[in-house]
Amino acid sequence: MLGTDDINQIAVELYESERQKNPVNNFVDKYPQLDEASAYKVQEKLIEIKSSRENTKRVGHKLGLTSKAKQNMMGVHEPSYGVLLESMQKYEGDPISLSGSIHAKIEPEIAFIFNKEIKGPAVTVAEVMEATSYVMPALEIIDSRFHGFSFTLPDAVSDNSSSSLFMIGERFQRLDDLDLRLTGMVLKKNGEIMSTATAANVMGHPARAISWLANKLYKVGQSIQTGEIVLSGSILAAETIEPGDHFSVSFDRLGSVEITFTE
Ligand code: 0L1
Ligand code: MG
Repeated sequence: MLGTDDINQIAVELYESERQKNPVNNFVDKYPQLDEASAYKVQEKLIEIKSSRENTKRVGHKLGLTSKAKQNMMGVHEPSYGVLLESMQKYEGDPISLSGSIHAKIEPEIAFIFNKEIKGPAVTVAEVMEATSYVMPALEIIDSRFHGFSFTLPDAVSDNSSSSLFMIGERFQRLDDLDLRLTGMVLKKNGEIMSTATAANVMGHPARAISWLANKLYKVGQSIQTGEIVLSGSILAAETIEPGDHFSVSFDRLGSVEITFTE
């Protein structure tokens, strides 16, 4: 476990890297004790710094590395999580400037909102379904503060799981008899289909990712709060973005969400 001074130092360097759009080297080389538990402490400190300096607050959580493809790519066997701040949320129709990011990428996801607290240690998929008020289509814009988007898991966790911005569609869909595993989606870039998939890519069922999050948060004394937004983790590999690009994701029965990027 890393000491408090080192935890604070890494958090400050990550904050400055994002602010100045100046990528940094991986921290695991300089700090070999940066294990997963220490990395979540760095993330907590980074969020504390951002919240106070930017006068913002937590509105939810994001999951990362929830698909087997992304886990295999990183050589890990479980997802990661990060915090969503109010300042990261964009709304439909907002053009998004790439000037605020280092090397942004985009991911299609499903967003959940809950009608009660979800607290571990043993939350099941059924309990997540029971607590879900609505699901919505979502696009997450990720960015990494590391050179070349290249990092180890503790580096990425420290970096708030590569968070940047997110947008959720404003059609709030109740789960009712929806089979989320089979919910199909089409991702388009500049009007052309880039990929299609079903939400089963996310751990077999996106609600399984939410139960993993609740049980993982329990270990650090936290829970998912009523009304918080949770992003399921990407259904597909992240796509790179160029200025002028327009992306849309459309889901069966959930509706769609779209973003245009400017310079
Ligand atoms: O939202 C994500 O899936 C990002 C997780 C962190 C690792 C990455 O940047 O791919
Ligand atoms: Mg994501």
